Amino acid sequence: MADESGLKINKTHYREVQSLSLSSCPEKLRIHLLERKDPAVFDGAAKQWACSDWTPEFLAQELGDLRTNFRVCARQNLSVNGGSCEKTIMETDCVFEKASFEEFNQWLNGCTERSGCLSRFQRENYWCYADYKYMAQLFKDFPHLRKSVDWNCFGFPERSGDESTIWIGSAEASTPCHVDTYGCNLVAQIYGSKKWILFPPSETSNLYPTRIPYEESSVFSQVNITNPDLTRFPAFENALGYEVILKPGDVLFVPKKWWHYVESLETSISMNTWIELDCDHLERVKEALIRTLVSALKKEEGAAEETWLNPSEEIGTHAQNMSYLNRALCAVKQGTSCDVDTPNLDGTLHRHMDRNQTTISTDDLINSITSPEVINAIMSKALDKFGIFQTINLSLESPGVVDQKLEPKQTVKNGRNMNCNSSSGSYELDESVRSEPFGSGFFESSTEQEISECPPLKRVCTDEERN
Ligand SMILES: O=C(O)CCC(=O)C(=O)O
Repeated sequence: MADESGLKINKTHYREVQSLSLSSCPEKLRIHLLERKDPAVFDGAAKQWACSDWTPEFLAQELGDLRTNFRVCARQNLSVNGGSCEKTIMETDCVFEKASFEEFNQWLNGCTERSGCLSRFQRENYWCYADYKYMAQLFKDFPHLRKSVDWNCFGFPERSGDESTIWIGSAEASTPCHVDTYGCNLVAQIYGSKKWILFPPSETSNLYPTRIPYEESSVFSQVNITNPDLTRFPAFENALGYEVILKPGDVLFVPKKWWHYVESLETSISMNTWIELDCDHLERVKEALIRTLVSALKKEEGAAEETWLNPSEEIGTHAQNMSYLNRALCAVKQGTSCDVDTPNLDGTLHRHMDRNQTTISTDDLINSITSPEVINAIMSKALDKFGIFQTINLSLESPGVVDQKLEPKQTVKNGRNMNCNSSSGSYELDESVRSEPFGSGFFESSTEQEISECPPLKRVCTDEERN
């Protein structure tokens, strides 16, 4: 959106995140957090932690020549013709370089000749991020570093660096707006400051979620929320968000299913711990289903993995995905994780282990996803995508999935009404509607031939009307 001078207007109307104090009874705080629905910031709550004085120089000294992957990206305001970029920078748009923390530290200080492969990225033009690193792996040989992290004051004495993730980046290093599928989150800012913009789950439709690039447990927003393209994503203007700037020592609580965009305002070190919740088991089943479907379709399409798969992700075979799905189902059943790959005593795998044992096969999955209610729901989405605002009235076929957007008159995007006012019966597009352009560039790559091969969409009369 542009103002009268033609300048871009960014969303500024973010609300403040509530500040809370640590409780004298951490057990009570734990219970509160596990049930809390809103974010909260605990100012200075990590100030006394043993890791509170960590700096990039300290990590460079401690870790010696330990190497890790850094995500490198052109700074946003340089990326498109010298102007600001409206496209969301996903991980798939970044370059990954293996470097040591010493080389990263030299790069931060502008010392190109000692920054290894990072030297090919000019400090002023790029940001660099060692993000999403499990401390249990990164600091495998550094137990004293893992012990410096302590979530005890929040009522989680069982959590240390072993259950935490670390994020070390230069100014402007950012993580696109996304929502994590599992758990809730505690984030401690250790060095430098970071901006967090958060949106509640109720804003999901204003954030245009997508599963591409695919990452298990992360759903990304298509909107570059720092520079939204409101022509493509008009509803984002209505999204009500919260903003907080974390300073060293601050701890942020992120409730389950809250969207977040994160940006380092200067060189920053932060760490977080994702806390499991009971509902995660069901979420895991959903994730397993999505992984199985996305990977089957993308593989079949022949798309190169780097175009749809986040670099942190490895995609398995169909059999592995099915096994993952079955393990997730099993975990829901038992309220805990279990290994369904373990053979039964009689040597059979999975099936018939006992009459109540749930194990689903590819055919079971096909039957589920081709059931009328699922197909109707997908069709409704496809019609929407196709530019048809008011979708088919599905009430006869499956009462449960009538599109909420249905109104008495069935209209399509080009403004024509469907030739029927009946509120029941199923609808198809009539010939006159079909001959109109559908708009929104949907057919850009389609030939006339392909269009004419679309089945003619006509309203199907009910028996009563026909007679
Ligand atoms: O700090 C970041 O860049 C992202 C952190 C994040 O997404 C998380 O803790 O869930």
